[in-house]
Amino acid sequence: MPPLHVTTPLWESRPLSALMGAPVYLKMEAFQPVGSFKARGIGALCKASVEAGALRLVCASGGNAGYAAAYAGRQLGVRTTIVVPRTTPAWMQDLIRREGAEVLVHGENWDAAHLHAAALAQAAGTAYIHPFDDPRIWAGHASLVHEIAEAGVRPGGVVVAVGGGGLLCGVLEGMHQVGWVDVPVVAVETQGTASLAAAVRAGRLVTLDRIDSIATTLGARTVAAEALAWTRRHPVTPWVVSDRAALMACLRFADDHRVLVEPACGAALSTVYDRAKPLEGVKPIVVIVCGGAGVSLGLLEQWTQQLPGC
Ligand code: PLV
Repeated sequence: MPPLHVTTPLWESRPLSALMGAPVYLKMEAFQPVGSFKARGIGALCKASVEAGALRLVCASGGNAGYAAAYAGRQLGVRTTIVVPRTTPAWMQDLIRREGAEVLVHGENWDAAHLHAAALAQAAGTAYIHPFDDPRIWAGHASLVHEIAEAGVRPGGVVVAVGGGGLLCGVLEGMHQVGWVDVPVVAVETQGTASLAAAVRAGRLVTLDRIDSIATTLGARTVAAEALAWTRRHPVTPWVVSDRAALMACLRFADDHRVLVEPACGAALSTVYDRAKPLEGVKPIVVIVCGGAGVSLGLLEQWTQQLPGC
């Protein structure tokens, strides 16, 4: 069986380092076989579920977790069903189908798809693959931090995009495992998906009324409780950017490094392109380039036309 995830490159970005006046390292999760870091934690959870006897996997996803689950399901030889909301691009659905998974379209956002998938997963022999809220996922994502440490880089700060907070939990778990217990983390969301920032402000979990952003894969209306808990035991700065900033970062990143990433990932990159305040004086900066397969030249063009001022 091919590996469910690969070791990704860690580059120093010369253009971004010049911009920041400090070394900027990119952990290139966009280079996973399924285009995002989800390969790690979702792969690990799918494998653990099949080893525990699951004959079928059901996952609700904005796209990337589902793609990772479909890929893992094919390698593991089990039937896989992915429930996506209507906002997941059609050709992303096709990518998932090409892995041999069944795709069901349900609801306007991830939360609606999740309720439907969790109900389907009640069937015997079926495991529910949550896209972000499971300790086995966080343990899988943590592996990317070990790779950074093994490359000999100790960050002065880490930038991470936040949807439901699974990546954040995994990165923080990994950072504590390698002893980076005081290294600040900038946790980035877009304005229409900012459920972590809202929770930190309120001091409790908050459910957003709706998701309104081109960064649909950051669109979890409520973050995992563990993500909020981490903000109480580690220096985490929630940071909210506009869709426009996220999109501009995708375009500039494509020019600088010839790699297409989703606005979910552009949101994290925008902190560097726009020299966000929490990164002032931070050296070196590590950006988790979470990637995302839900992007194309056509979609970048469409978003550019749809957003004012682009
Ligand atoms: N995407 C999830 C949740 O969507 C999914 O189902 O694919 N960057 C990319 C490219 C992502 O796809 C995601 C999550 C994130 C960042 C955020 O990761 P999280 O949810 O672990 O904070 C609604």
